[in-house]
Amino acid sequence: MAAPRKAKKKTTTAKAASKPAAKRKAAGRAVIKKIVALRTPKAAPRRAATSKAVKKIVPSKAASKARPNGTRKAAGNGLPAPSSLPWGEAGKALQGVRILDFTHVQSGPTCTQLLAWFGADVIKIERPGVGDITRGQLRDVPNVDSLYFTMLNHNKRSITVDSKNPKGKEIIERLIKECDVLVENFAPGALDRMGFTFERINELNPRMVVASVKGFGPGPYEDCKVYENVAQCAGGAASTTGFRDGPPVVTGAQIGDSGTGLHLALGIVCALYQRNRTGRGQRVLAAMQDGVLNLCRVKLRDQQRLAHGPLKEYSQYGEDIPFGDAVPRAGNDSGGGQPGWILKCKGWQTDPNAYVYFITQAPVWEKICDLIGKPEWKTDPDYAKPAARLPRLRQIFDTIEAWTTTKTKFEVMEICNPLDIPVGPILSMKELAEERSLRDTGTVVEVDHPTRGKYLTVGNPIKLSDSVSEVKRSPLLGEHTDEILTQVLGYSENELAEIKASGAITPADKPRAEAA
Ligand code: CAO
Repeated sequence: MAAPRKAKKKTTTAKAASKPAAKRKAAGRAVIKKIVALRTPKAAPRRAATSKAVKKIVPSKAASKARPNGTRKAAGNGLPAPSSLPWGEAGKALQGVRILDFTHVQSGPTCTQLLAWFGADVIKIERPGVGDITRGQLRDVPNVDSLYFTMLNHNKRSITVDSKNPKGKEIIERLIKECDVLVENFAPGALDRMGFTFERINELNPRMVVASVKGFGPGPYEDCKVYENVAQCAGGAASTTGFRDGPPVVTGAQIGDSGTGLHLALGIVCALYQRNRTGRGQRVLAAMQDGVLNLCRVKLRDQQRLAHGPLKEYSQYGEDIPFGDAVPRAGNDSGGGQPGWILKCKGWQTDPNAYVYFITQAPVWEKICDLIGKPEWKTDPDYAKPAARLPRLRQIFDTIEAWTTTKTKFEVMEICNPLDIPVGPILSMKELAEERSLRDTGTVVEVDHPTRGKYLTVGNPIKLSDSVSEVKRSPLLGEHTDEILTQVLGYSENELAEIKASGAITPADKPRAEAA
């Protein structure tokens, strides 16, 4: 893992900061010593499978004395004893991991943003003068990084490097040696064309995990460029979304991009965990088609169920519409075994989101009957049992809707929740942005940005009790170039001037990319 950075000081907790400086320095030196030992070429991961190499990654005596983050002497299983520090003050989950972030647009940046929230030092490489294309896409404020970019690149540092310039290549090679993980989502072959094949990266740093998002895995489409909706279509989401009598529909949730970024992040963390044992990195691939299909797992389940008869929980069954040979679009039918539908609420005529999702869960059926004024359905053989209700779902939901339209979606929630009837209001983005509880948990965060001012973003949706996320604004293009070159890579002032003269980090004479 990478050594603690100077920048970390900024995030030191008040408690840690109050420790005597000498003590902190000594502990810090010991940790650095341990980490440097682990990062030396001698700990050659090519030989890491041997017991000799494995020994190198087991905490040494000197290292265990260091007791970073309040940890105490190693227990019998080789792990440190539980930290004595209060929850949330023992550093971040991925503290010490350094990521070389070669990502752009949405899928890759989603992944590296998550890793950054968990405490990894994420260094984003961008093309001089241009940067990630999303900086200029869908701009709401002229000449300011777009929300598209800012909302996907929090907690990162930005360095501009031209990967096709010889000096730029040298810088990237040095970064590869300093980092634990390289993440990229270029079009297939682009990284190889830059000269950074997996073999070359592995030669430079055998401990490096090389993680990629691609549109497709190996196969007929592996060379294709892919965007969100292409992945939704190729991964089975579009064919199963929408209404039966309409065309396929893509969803607003970015399951192709953000979903695959999320998959990739898990792969990276697993590879880092395995590296603790093997000492060597590996390739991690998350293909967008695979990621979407994984999220459409229940539809592949239904595809196989079709061979054994109609899908009775799909409302088309009750409407006597025959099934074809592929899973149909199910409208708003519930994906599970409990029938559900989206129903109108008071105000639906003018408010496009005055709706509620209503689930007729079997154990609360009698309460539903009482609520909607149909107590006789509790004993009527046509309605009393779930199987009897299946052919009548449309009529049942119409009846429930006659009740929900007399209430607002929030009133439906207030009435149904105490009765354990599962319902969910259709919340607009406006309502979510204003929802107090989401602000309180840090799921929606207000961030201040030097050129755009305050804006809202979605913070880390995954909460760890001992690794609390803070959301820091996205970097300006190349904001940390000098800092990374001198502090991370150790270039001198003279060398920095030489690099600047080479054109490796400065923009070519063309304007920054504007909205595509
Ligand atoms: N210095 C110099 N050149 C750089 C550079 C740098 N710092 N960073 C990138 N480049 C170059 C690349 O080397 C590449 O050049 P070549 O084509 O000559 O090899 C070029 O920029 C463009 O890269 P690209 O092909 O990845 O970008 P694109 O805009 O044409 O395609 C996308 C974008 C997303 C379709 C493609 O990257 C892709 O399919 N990625 C994988 C799937 C993916 O992540 N899709 C999700 C995108 S979010 O909706």
